[in-house]
Amino acid sequence: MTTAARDAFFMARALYLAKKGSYTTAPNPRVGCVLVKDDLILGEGWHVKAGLGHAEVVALESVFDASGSTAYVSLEPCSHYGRTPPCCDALIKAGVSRVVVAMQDPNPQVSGRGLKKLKAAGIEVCCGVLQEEALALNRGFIKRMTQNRPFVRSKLAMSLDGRTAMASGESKWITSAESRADVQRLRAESSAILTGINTVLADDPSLNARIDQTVVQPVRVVLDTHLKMRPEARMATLPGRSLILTGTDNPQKQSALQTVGFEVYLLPCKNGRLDLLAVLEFLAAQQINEVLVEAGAVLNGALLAEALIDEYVIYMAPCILGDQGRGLFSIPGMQQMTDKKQLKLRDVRQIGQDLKLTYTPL
Ligand code: AOF
Ligand code: ZN
Repeated sequence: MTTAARDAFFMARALYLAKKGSYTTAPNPRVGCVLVKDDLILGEGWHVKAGLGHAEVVALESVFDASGSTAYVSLEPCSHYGRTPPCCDALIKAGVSRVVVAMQDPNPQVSGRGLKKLKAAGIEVCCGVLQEEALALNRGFIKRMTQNRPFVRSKLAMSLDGRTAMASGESKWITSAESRADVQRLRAESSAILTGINTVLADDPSLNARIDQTVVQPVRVVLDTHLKMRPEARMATLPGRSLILTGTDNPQKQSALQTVGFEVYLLPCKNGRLDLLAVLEFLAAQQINEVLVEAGAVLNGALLAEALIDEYVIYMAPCILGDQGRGLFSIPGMQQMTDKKQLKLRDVRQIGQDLKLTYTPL
C-alpha cells in the first residue's frame, strides 16, 4: 500500500468513529482518532460529548504505549484550554511520531496553532486527508465558527403534485412511517428545530427526536413575532429547552410563558416580521451548529427568498392532494420565470414508497 492509500484507509476509520458522535457532540464538532503502528490499529476513540474527553485523549487512554505511532484525527488537534486541556500536548507527551489530520480546526482559538505546535515538537504532520468528507461531517460547526451562523436544513414532506397539506391545513400523514422515522434521525443530528407560531398553534407539535439511541435533544425554537404562543402548548411540558423569539415586548405575556418553562427573547424585526438573519445570528450565539426547519410555507418561503437555506430535504409521497392543497413555499411577488429559484439535486433515495430528495442552492 502507498502512504497515501494507507492514510486514506485509516482516516476513513477515524471519520467512521467521528460519526458515532452525530447525535451527541454538539456544540462541539464530531471527531474520531485512530492510533496506528506497523499498520496495526493500537487504539481508537471519538468525542462523545462536550465536556468529556476529546477523540485523541480517548484514543490515547485506550493504549498502553502510543510512542512511535501515527495518530489519524478527523480534525486538527486542539491547542487551547477549553473544557479540557490541549490534545496537542497529550499527543506530544505520548510520543506519537506522526499526526495525520483531515482538516484544520476552524475554531479561531485553534486554526493552525495545533499543527504548528506539533511540528515544533518534531512531529511529522500531514493535513488534508479525506478533507471533503470531514468538511461535510462538521458543516454546522464550521459554518458557526467561520460565518457566525448555523447550517440551515429545511425538511419538507409533499405529495407527488407538490402539496404539503390540504387547504384546511390538515397534513397527517402525507409520507410513510419509514420517512417519518428518517426525519427523527434528521432531528437527532440537529441542535435546534425551527418553526413558526402558526404551525405550533395549528399542530401543537412536540419537536423532539424520538429515536432509540442516546441523543442530546435539539432546542425547540418558535418564531413568534406577535407573541401569540399559548402557555398550554405541549412543547412546554417536554424536557429540554423551548425558545420563543419575538418582536413584541409584552412583559405580562412573557412572564406567563416563562412560568411554564419557555425562554422568551426579544429580537429585531424587518418589514413587520422577525429579521431572519438576526434569528440565525442569535442561534449561533446560543452555540447552535445545525438547524432543522420544520415549518409551513410562509417561513420556508421567507428563508428561501433570503437565501438562508443551505439544504432542502424533501420527502415525496406517491399520493395526489389536488390543486386546492397548500404549496411548499410562499413567495409573494413571484411572477416571471426569471424569478424562479433554481436548486441543485444532490441525492435521491427511496424510503419505503417515498422518495427522499436532497437539494442545495445553486
Ligand atoms: C480536538 N479533538 O475531539 C474535539 C476538538 O471546550 P472543549 O475543551 O470541549 O473544546 C472544544 C473545542 O475543541 C471545539 O470548539 C473545537 O475547536 C475543538 N474540538 N478538538 O482536538 C476533539 N472535539
Ligand atoms: Zn482537543
